Amino acid sequence: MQFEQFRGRDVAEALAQVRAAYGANALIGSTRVITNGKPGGLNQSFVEVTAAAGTAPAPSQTPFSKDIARAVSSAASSRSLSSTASRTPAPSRVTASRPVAAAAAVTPTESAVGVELRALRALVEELATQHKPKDRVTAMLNALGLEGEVATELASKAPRGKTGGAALRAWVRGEVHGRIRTLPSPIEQPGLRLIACVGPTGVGKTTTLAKLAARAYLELGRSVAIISLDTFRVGAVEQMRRFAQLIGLPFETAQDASAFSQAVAAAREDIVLVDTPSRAPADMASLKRLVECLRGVTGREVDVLLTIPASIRSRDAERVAECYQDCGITGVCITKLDETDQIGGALHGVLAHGTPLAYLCAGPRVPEDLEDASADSITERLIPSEH
Ligand SMILES: Nc1nc2c(ncn2[C@@H]2O[C@H](COP(=O)(O)OP(=O)(O)OP(=O)(O)O)[C@@H](O)[C@H]2O)c(=O)[nH]1
Ligand SMILES: [Mg+2]
Repeated sequence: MQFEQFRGRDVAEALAQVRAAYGANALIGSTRVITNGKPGGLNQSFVEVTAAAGTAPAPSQTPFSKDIARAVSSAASSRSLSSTASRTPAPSRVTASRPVAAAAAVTPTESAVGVELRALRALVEELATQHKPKDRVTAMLNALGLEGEVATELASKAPRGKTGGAALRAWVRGEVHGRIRTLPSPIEQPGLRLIACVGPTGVGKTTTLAKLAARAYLELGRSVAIISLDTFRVGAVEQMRRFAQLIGLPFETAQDASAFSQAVAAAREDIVLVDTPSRAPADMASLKRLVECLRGVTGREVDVLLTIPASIRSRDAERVAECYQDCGITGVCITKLDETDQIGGALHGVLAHGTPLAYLCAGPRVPEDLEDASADSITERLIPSEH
């Protein structure tokens, strides 16, 4: 069967050409966008549809092609497509080219607009394949919230050649999964340990610490004490003291490094959990005090968990990591995963510097909304698999 090419400035124009030549029974072989590849105002692009006359199915006809044929027979008849036909190039005779990506089957009640919308989506996908995989991966990572050097570096390794969207997505999932390091749950490690959550204001440090305390003491049967360094903020000490009383844990406060060191030395429990204050970015004195406290601990393994919300932007995550690096960060807790579906920024530091992920929190409930971090779980949250 001989297929002919029909060109127009858009789908409607090309379809009008098809309809004028073959009427409602036209068979569509392929639809694609052709461009001269020049930038800006020099760019010339048009839609090319290949079609043939007759009622027999085209050899390479796809569900998408049927959509177009249906659009020709029903939707196009409901409005004047021919009004634009005079501005389009004349059709020329060629053999059928490859079909475009298949779209979902048309439902009997689907409107002509719906058919055309899906035709346009298929065209956009077709257009996307004309961009380099590197650029498409960069765009995909940016949409996920991963930016800057991490995105550039990942994208530079994108597979070459024409690759479909699903394949690229699977590739990105694999790459991200392979780069995520995790920290074995500190509250489950043997021996004497001190665990502190540090990070910006209101990110969930105290809540995460309470979850760790409840899980370690009530579920794992570890002995636990809590020390609060957050002695300046109104109500902070009372908040933690009430929680400690509620589950029956020893509780101390410390205003400076010397008091902190004494409180740690006096603790007989396996695990000492430290609630830390948040600080304004410019408040170097309070950061210095925090570093002094945490760096001065002796006789215990120390875990300093940088606590960040899932919705943080890459640049802010970078800035926060820099700010707290002197504390000796050993792992990252990502909180508030229930509040966003774009978590790339929070993963930025994990991927950029290989900092291991320790815990994930997807809600404020103590201790239910705490899970040990895993590459599977965080990758699924970043790029959900398509079922
Ligand atoms: N939705 C949701 N809310 C959370 C989560 N973790 C903590 N929160 C809530 O976030 C708010 C702040 O939590 P805090 O634990 O007080 O945060 P913080 O970092 O200790 O705050 P400051 O000490 O004031 O810097 C509270 O209302 C918590 O209930 C979480 O994973 N999901
Ligand atoms: Mg707090």
